[in-house]
Amino acid sequence: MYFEKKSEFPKDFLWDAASAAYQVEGAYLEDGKGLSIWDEFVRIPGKTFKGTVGDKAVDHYHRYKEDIALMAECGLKTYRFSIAWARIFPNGKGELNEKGINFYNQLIDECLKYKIEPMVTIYHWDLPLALEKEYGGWESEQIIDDYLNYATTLFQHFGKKVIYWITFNEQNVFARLGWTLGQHPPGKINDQKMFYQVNHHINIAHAKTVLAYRKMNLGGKIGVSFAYSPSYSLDCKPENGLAKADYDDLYLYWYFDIAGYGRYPKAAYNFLEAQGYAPTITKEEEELLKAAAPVDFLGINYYKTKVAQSNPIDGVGMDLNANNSGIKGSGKVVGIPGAYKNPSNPFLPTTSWDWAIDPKGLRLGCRNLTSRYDLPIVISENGLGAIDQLENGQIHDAYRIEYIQSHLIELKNAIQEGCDIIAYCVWSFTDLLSWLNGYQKRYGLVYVDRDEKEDSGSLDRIKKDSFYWYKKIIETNGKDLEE
Ligand code: BGP
Repeated sequence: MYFEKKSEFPKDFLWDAASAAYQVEGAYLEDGKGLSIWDEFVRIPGKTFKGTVGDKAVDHYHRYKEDIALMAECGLKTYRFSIAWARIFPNGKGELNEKGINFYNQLIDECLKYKIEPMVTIYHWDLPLALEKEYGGWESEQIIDDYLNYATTLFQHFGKKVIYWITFNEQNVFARLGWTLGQHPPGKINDQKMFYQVNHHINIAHAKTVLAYRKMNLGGKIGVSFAYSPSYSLDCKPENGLAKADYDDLYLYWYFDIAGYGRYPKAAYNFLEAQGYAPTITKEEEELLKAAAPVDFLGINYYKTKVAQSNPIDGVGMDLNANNSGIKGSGKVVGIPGAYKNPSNPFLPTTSWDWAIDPKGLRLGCRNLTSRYDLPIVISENGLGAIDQLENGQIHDAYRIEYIQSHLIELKNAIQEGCDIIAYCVWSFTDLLSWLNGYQKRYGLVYVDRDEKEDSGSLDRIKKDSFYWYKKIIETNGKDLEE
């Protein structure tokens, strides 16, 4: 929509950057921390790029003061980070590890010292290994109460200092990659029935946690984050229009409708039920999901859009060999037989990992969500994974600036069009470990000197050009974006 006069970002807009415990902290065995499923999974040969492990990561556990001082220098209003469950409960439940509580208390206090609002993700994929060994982790209903106990422990200890809580990061990624593609723990391939059941357990854990949080009356806000890739129909052929509806229901609204309305979308449910994959839902669960909806805000991790095209029942499925190499064009067309497939978009450039770069898609996505749910939106991740070159001690990442700038311009347009966007988190503040892509796929505004080898590099922090650029954007509350 065209507006002659451009609007501004709201005065209290939260300029943020995000991370996840496993990707930054390191110290994987320190101060009583238990092992997580990722500590084990990365050691299986062939699972991660060049066999990278997160034992040391970027050593945020020891350098958090230096990192938060840099965030303050950049002007961040918020820092989104996750808590490692196995630092709080080394066995996932039972005895509490005071040293874990202390660490996050210090981290939170350090943020508050600089007036940086902590935004906490309760679960960003690093399940305590003990729960996986005991009852299969997310496969069992037992996980629901253990998660609830972990989450409420966080609310008890940090609830007075933390206003923004995110129950889960991207269940649509970790469940799919864990139970259908074998690329995340527990590494199961094509177990569709369990994938949807696991996802349902996550939804119940989310709902119980939201209700428990509200009961505690701490005055903060609780939401959830999904990976969000809005779609276009390949063309105006009616069957492709329907394929878009199938993609939206099965890939997007299957998750968002739980957060927004506390129910699954009907067409997707019927399709999965007919295939024998739909989760089992009790009456009591139905009521619980409804009672917890809507969340206070929807978190979206936005990196790309998708194209939807019809896909016959004997058509393509999921590809087990995604592009984790950074070699452009090595990704394949994937889909759900009998519903849709996702060919590439000829109108958009892509990253070296074949992710379509689409700033307008972010605006479109915010518009779609606003029309459907009318809830506040947190852009809980957005950024560019690229191979950075250190030249004479500097990183000139004009490509990253251009990426973030173009997305922020469209975000501002979305705000003008009525979307209630409250925060924007750049992924990421420092470089960090990409789960499957090692350290060559860098996202940070701050370079970290290390590579895939565990003993490599000084771990020194070097501000990239994008750091200085983002600082200026924050200082002017996004006024000079178009320059
Ligand atoms: C999201 C995850 C993040 C981060 C990001 C970039 O899915 O929530 O943890 O990893 O994607 O992904 P990648 O590192 O695979 O490029």
